[in-house]
Amino acid sequence: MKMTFRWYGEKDSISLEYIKQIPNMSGVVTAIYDTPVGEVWELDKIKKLKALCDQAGLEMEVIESVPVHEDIKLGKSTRDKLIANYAQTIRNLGKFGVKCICYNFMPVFDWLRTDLKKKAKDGSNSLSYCHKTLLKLDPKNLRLPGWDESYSLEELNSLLEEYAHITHEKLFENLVYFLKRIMPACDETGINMAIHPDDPPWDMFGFPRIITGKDSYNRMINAVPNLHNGFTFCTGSLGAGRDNDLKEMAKAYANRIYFAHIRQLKYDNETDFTEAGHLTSTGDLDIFGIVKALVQGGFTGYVRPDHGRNIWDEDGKPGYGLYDRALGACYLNGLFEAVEKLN
Ligand code: DNO
Repeated sequence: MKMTFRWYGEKDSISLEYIKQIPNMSGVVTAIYDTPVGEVWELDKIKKLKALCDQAGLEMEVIESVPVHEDIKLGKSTRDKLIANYAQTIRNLGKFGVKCICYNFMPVFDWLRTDLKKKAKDGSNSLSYCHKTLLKLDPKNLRLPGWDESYSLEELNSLLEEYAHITHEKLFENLVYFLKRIMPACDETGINMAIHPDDPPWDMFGFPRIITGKDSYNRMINAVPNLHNGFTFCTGSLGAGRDNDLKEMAKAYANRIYFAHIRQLKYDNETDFTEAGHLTSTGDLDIFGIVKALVQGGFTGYVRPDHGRNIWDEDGKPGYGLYDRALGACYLNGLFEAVEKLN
């Protein structure tokens, strides 16, 4: 595996130098944030980003995310042009050594939480989700930090109406349509596409969510067998779905998991959860068992610690402060080292 760390570009308050100081950091997972969703990422911008990483001694082999325009998800007539742009972005990224692209296919909203700073007894705080609170939120006014949005607030309203007519079937067909048309660019460049699961993995505000567990994985592989069509295995997202057996999935799909986001959850009840430190003993996911299953399945992809808590008085970007993610990386380094040596 290759350990990586998410970096939000030059605007990130965490420097590349700090990231490099975390033991075993091979590179960063980053993106270009100032190109509107749907447009081609220009070579010059990619070159500049890569140069910053090179200078810091960090690789830039993973991009998270190249966002997918809502018209592609909706299957609108404009999609062919937008898909051609996406394929061109893949080709451009390939020229700079990118090997893996993380993306998602969630209608309108990316990850959803109802509290960005839930306080724990030990004084730390973290992200949490309460279903009842979510149902009271008005989707028309919803925005969370770190989303890649392709719409303005005005467009959001009409998008919400358009999605009212999109079924699970239709959304899945649109995903397959998109993937089939970008696979040639992946074949040319060797880039693996790694879809991020829906977070949390159930329908939101009446909109379909289709990447929720084992069945979705099977369906995707059957529809687009090309090996460049793979997964970002996000334990926190999939783990919120109480029916998902993460160890079974990790082992079964290890050869298609190109990127692993590993983090811990503490279940508050049937639907609700609070994000915890990465350690197995601090939550309900068997992080050790998941790492073991990945290694035994032959996983050779990229790993990153996922959302961290705010600890030591840090007031970081929700989920993306330095300290707890660095602790998470160290814990995961230890688990991988032990499991790989004993395997
Ligand atoms: C949240 C992240 C997601 C993820 C996208 C991938 O912290 O895991 O925002 O980057 O869904 O496209």
